[in-house]
Amino acid sequence: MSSSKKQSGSLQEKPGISQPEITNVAAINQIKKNRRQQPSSAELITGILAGNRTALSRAITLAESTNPEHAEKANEVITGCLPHANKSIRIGITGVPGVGKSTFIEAFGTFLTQLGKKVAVLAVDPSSSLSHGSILGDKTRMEELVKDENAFIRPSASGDTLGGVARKTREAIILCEAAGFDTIIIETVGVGQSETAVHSMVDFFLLLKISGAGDELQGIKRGIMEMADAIVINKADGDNIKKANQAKLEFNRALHLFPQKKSNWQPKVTTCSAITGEGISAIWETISSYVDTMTASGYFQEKRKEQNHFWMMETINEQLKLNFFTQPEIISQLEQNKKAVQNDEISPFAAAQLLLNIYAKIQK
Ligand SMILES: Nc1nc2c(ncn2[C@@H]2O[C@H](COP(=O)(O)OP(=O)(O)O)[C@@H](O)[C@H]2O)c(=O)[nH]1
Ligand SMILES: [Mg+2]
Repeated sequence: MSSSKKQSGSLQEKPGISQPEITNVAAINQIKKNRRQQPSSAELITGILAGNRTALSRAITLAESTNPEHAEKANEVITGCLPHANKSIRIGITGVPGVGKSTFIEAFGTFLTQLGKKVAVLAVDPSSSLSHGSILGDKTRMEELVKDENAFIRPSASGDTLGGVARKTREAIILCEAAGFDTIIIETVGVGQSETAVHSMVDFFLLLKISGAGDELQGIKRGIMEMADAIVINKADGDNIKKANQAKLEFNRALHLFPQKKSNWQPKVTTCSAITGEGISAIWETISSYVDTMTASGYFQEKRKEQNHFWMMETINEQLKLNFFTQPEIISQLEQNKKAVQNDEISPFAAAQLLLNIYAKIQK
């Protein structure tokens, strides 16, 4: 019975019972009307520049979309917002899961809005496309900040590649800045390459740690310590205070062994409690002093220029790779050549050149 197959679905009646008209004309017209009501890019730009959060959210959603039509519109909006962006401090926060990043951002963010700052919180979490990440966990940890009208919290963009997620976050930064947010906090899960990506999109990089049993430096990746502009030992409360102070000394000693940073900034180590709020204001003082010093030396702008260049190159690299590896002819030739290379029938370089030549021909 082919007709029942055609109509299969949750609204399907039992065979033999006549099927009601399922196409609700009124609903379809409403959907069409809503589609027409999607704001234009000019309307979105006006809304964002006026600080309208709905416009901001919509624009970020557009930027995150994989629909090519949306991408074009998103680009228009971002280009329109760009001249109004850049006037902010971008702070990256990293640390292993459980160290207290979300709790810290709640305390720190609330502290900043009380100073009159407008705070946007974004997250880079390439794993969230699978698990839907820590979105829910974060929002419950950020109870105050979620309600704060001077704060804007956006769960991490999902995506398959870190590059994709990073690009979306970079675009979200621009949109948030154009909407008047002057302090952008970007949280990253402390795993994988996401720290490097976040480091290359922020002005100040903060590493959260907790004190252990005197072996503070063990298991910490050297690269991450090298990236940090500040190390904050969190959970310095109750019985933990002494251990936290000990850890602070140890990190300070270790940091002095690292080569001087290009910025000449000597990374600071402090303790804090995201729960009691102790030490939070000192962290802001450190960041402010960093911004003042780096603005005066010109390093602040220089770093942003370098980051823009880096992300342009990254985007080109990623797009080229994607384009190359998704060509059907390349896919099949790659498979054949892989075997030939493994069997020493062709050198790896000759095989690579052959594939690149095929690609060059496809492009013509
Ligand atoms: N005692 C204490 N607990 C904290 C502090 N900051 C976070 N926590 C707790 O540590 C756990 C993990 O915090 P969370 O913010 O979710 O960590 P994240 O995974 O890094 O985002 C939660 O149970 C928090 O209540 C702190 O400063 N002191
Ligand atoms: Mg968290």
